[in-house]
Amino acid sequence: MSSSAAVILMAYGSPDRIEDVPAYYADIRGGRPVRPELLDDLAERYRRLGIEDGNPLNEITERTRAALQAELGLPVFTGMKHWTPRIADAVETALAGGAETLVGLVLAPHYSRLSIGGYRAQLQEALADRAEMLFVESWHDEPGLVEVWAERLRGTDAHVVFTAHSLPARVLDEGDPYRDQLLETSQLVAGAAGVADWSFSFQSESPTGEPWLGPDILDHLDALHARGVDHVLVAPIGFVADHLEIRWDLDTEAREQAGELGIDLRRVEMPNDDPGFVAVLAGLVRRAFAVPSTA
Ligand code: FEC
Repeated sequence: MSSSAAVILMAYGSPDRIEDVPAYYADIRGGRPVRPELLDDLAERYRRLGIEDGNPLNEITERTRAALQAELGLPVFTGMKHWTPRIADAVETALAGGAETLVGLVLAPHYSRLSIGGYRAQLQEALADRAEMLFVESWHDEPGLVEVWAERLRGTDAHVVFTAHSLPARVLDEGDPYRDQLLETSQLVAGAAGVADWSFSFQSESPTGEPWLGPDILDHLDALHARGVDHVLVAPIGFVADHLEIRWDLDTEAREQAGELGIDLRRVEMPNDDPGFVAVLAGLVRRAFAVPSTA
């Protein structure tokens, strides 16, 4: 790794204050109209999670960035997909500091054109060939990541449900590897943890008026209940940190539904800035430097 290298650590981003929610939601919608009732509902979810006292995702991302920088001994800059500092801001800061090679790493392990592909497009556009770009395309089968999840599941006798963010179902017609990669991670983690009783479901689908990938966790809980399952341990392998989709969609909504069904639902801790997880990120960056650029 040369001394003129830097890492752009990319995360989804999250509003810092309740007043930021309209601009944040508009950014996620990318210019398409926002229905006022959905905006109100989103602001209410953030309010109930206590965003006014601090935002978990942005704070965790900053701690992860600092730990990765210390581990690598290289400058690491955070770039958010939907909030500030933007991916473009991180690129400018890195270039101003003299970086000649940038490694892009997304804090989401599974490739979709709508997920990692979008981060990559923002990075490439911001960089505009002003430095060499290396990019970690996906890391869903990274042995260290598999172990981070497996150690959280070993010894459980609950039915394990792996979850990930849903996407519009049309991505499958476009040959998107997202769902296959999620199922592969689930299989690898279950195998490493010695868990035989598991299933997979999506979560957090948005009401955009088109079909999304399923089953959704809430329907899936109904199906598990019908099968007589009464202990569920959720492992949200499609994410790496605590945020709205974990704390609201799983810890609030799914837990409420499970309670009504008489299911004891628990969730494993997210990797966040766990040192073992930061070591996995560092390994991905080191390996990216060893592989010729594809940008
Ligand atoms: O804590 C926070 O404030 C941010 C939590 C958050 C994460 C996250 C991750 C992913 N999303 C993915 C795809 C979509 C698609 C749409 C969409 C919409 C939202 C909305 C919020 C939101 N997402 Fe998100 N996502 C997070 C938050 N997401 C808020 C808008 C309101 C709502 O629907 O609840 C639909 C866009 C549209 O309307 O057209 C698609 C994917 C991930 C996981 C990969 C990654 O982290 O990049 C995929 C965290």
